[in-house]
Amino acid sequence: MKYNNPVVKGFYPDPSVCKVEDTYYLVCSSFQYFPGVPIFESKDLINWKQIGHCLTRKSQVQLENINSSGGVFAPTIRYNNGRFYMTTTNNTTNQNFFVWTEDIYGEWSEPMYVDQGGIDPSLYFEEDKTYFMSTMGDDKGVNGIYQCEIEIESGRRLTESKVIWQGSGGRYLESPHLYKINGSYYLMVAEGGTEYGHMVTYARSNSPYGPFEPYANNPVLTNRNLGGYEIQGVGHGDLIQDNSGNWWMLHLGFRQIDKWAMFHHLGREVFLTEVTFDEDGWFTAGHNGTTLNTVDTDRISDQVIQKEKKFYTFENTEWDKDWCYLRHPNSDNYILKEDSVKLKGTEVTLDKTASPTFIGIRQMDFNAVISCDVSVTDGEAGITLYMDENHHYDLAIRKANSGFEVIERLNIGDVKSIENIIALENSKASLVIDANNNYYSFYIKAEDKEILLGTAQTRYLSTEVACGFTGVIIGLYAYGESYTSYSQFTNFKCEYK
Ligand code: 6LW
Repeated sequence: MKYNNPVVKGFYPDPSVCKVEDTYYLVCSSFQYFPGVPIFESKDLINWKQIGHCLTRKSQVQLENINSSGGVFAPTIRYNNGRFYMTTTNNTTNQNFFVWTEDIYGEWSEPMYVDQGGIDPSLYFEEDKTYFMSTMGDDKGVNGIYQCEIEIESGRRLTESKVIWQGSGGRYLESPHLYKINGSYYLMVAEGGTEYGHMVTYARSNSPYGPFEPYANNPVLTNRNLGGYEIQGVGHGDLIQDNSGNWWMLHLGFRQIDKWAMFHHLGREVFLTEVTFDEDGWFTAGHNGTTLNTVDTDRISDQVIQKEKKFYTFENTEWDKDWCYLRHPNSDNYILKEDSVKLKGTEVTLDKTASPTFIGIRQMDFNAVISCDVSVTDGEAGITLYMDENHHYDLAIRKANSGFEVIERLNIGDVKSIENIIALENSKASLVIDANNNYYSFYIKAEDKEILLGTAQTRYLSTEVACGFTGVIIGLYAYGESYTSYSQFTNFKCEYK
């Protein structure tokens, strides 16, 4: 069969995967968004369905006033003895912790903190031992993958943290995962940084503590030499074996907006790449060590069809799975119904690293038409294409001195500009955003007339401009100093072409 990459589209970075019986489970990082750490399941590695989040309670994760792209960094999911474990870093509080559950569809435990620093924690279980590794620099700035043993019931560190490998020399050594395959230990990492030089490298040993012998042809996977190719930045992966014994890597990558335009605004997404072991026990990955957007594979049955959801509405999405908030929301400001949402604005604008009244869904593809009927009572309410507090485009209705008006606002770093204002006859209108690789176009539809307010380039919401680790979220928001009642959003549609 043929499948297309990415297999999970939109801002879902740093994938980690485990398998229980015939089901795969995948988690991703979530940074300042709540709930934290989305979980997906799949039976075929191609079709992934989001089933929940690991961090659904305020007590599990501190997100108060954290910076954009701070908070919850790369997670690892593992299954051992009837329990799922998810370990991650809160990069703002500098704490590594794990949570566990026996029911993947249910709630996860309170966090257990581990007294080892760094980021990208991972777990490896063997017999009654639990190995915990992360990547960090020591006091002298020497980077390495550090490992200790912990007590899994409490997170208590049982042994000294030791450097087990320092990578192949690339910058930003990250994403360690340890596996035992055919009697050997494999330590797989990412190097090169999560940009255009990103790569996956690995080493092998006969002990979990090393010494590790690097694979002679590292990096085993990178698209850094594929200039002009849509898929860039592949790295940060996790290995998994399917029921037929084949190995795969789920890893991140991103899609640049155009062949010669090195910008990406949809965030880092999830890609699937074949892994093949040779008879000496070394493995290769992908097409000559690269990840392609279309993969022709005989490892997955032709019966498996890659289905893609192209149309998102309030009715066909779930508030607690598909949608997310910025940091910890004040639930009093949200009334979520099956076919509508009511939002009450506060004095917190989208430009603050706090929790504005905002509920969003990821932009999953370049070409989209997004629309929503918005009825405003007070202040301002509308749709934002939100990258971070300094990079977002807003199409909103607001109360004017007399009556109401619709505005198109661009917020690009220090340039914060209302590009167009159109007076409205009443407080209600249909807001429409048409997106392609390069542009967003902002329209208002009132009394069957569609009026173009303006356009804006997608590149100014990209990671290359805004920095950080996230991607564009389509947010519904409300703002106002003295909101007394709720603005209403109905008839939300996001259709990918
Ligand atoms: C993550 C690190 C990385 O912790 O980016 O691409 C960091 N890899 O491994 C944030 O996602």
